[in-house]
Amino acid sequence: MNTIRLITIFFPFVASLCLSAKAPNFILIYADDLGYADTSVQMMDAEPSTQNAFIQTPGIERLAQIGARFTAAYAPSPTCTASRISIQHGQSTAKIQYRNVFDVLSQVQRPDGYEAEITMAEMLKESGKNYITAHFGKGCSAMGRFDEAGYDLTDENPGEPGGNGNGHGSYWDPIKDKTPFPPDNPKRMHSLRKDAAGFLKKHAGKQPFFMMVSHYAPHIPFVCTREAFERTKKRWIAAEYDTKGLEELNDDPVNNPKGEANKKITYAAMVEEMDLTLVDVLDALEQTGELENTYIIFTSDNGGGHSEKRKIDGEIRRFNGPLQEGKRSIYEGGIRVPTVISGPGIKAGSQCDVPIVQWDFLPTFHDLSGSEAPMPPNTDGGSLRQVFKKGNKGKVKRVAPGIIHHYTCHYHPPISSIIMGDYKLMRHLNSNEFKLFNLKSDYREEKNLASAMPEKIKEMDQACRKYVKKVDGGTAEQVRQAHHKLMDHFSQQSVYFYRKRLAVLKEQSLPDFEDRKAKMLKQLNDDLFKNIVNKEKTNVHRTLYSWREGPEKKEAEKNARIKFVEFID
Ligand SMILES: [Ca+2]
Repeated sequence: MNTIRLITIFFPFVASLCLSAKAPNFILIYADDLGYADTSVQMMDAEPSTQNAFIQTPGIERLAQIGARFTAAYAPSPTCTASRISIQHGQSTAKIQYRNVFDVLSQVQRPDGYEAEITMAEMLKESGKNYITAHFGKGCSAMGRFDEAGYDLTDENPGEPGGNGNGHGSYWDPIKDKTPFPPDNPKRMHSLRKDAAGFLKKHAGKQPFFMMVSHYAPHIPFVCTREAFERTKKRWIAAEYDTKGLEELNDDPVNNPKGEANKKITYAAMVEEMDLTLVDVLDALEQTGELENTYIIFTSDNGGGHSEKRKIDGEIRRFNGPLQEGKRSIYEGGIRVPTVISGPGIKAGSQCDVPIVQWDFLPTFHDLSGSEAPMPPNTDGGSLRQVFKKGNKGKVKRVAPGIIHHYTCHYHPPISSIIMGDYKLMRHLNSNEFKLFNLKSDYREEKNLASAMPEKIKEMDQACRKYVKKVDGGTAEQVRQAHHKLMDHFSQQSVYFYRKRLAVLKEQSLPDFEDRKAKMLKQLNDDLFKNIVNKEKTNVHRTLYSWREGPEKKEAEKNARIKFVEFID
């Protein structure tokens, strides 16, 4: 058969294939503070304690049945805001220069904010594939509004420069009108799932889409509907769990209850109500015929906030299933998060152990969308195409030398860590002490290999330091200095406003002038004291060598009392 005949026969077939290949859809469902073992999906086949014995999440189970569980999936940071900005830009928190919830150094390093950085939505809008993009739920104040960052549809209130913050999970409009949610919609959980399903019913199948649904649950305070509480309470009692603290509740909806059993029941009920989003999203995709052409990612922004406490070597430690620690920690419990992904080519019901990190999602979407635009500059992650296709045989080629968590926090132990291959190296930024673990065999982080493998430490430490230096990821001391400057600035402002208000008061010549002045002065001194305590807390952290959260607050207050000089006027 000659070449011309071959082309004549096959060209129409190939051309029709190209025309019919649609760009895939992407859905990202982001939980807030959900722990590794907080779902009814057993994340690791070989580890029963990675499945919650009580909480029922049939939606996530359904996703795991059609997709893959990623057992070593990492959040970019052990706390909210840093993860939320990192995931949007496909960059590590060191590179995006936002490393914890209240990153005081970011304001110094990025005085103009993040407008110039490309978001996942902006990248897809540039792909030439006609994507429609939507974001519903919790935002990220450091980045600003999502409707100004490539998202066509959002549920942000007009006129709020920061977009949806945490308050948006408690009120319809946290700035102007603090009307709480009705009893049937705690933490916006039910309106979020309806918004998500509504978007899919309207747009799925008509054009490619990217939708991010960002829950406010299961972050504190723990809330759920009364129905979910009663239903879960019955199961709790039937399963014969400890009923200590199971008093009758008066409020409706169930809102931040006291008592151990009530708290645990509410937490479970909240996770179960959040899980309904998966049910609605999967139903809507089936109805619109787009399930096969959609990548669905379910994961959490950081490790479990609601950790289990166990006494070890005389100290109380936190655990998330088999993982040590939780939110705010660089131990696995703080950064390894439950992650299930389904989509074209991903083997149903599989488990993938290749380490992945949420800043891989932007390059993954870029690759899988078939974008005609170049990859945004500064991206750190790598495409997950291969691991989606080949599971454990797949590799991720990242720009960064490993998965780096550079946590230079001024109010938690400052630790820098890097995951390369099977190993994770942690360096305490105050003591320069190392911990090295083989995560493949020891995800519990019980066997510190630091003294046994000096060469490994050298190699990984150099890679981590070189990267952090190159991206100007900042030092713990820079963070502490920035924090002190900010506290001094707050104090100067407080004095300035005190004087201004005092001048107005003097002009009014009111009979109770002295009383009013005394009240204002007390408020001023309270504020000044608070700023000094905050500075002292940072000072305490300068010499804190603990790898876990310590009792630094009390020490800081004691030091602040010694140092504080009252403002007298
Ligand atoms: Ca969080």
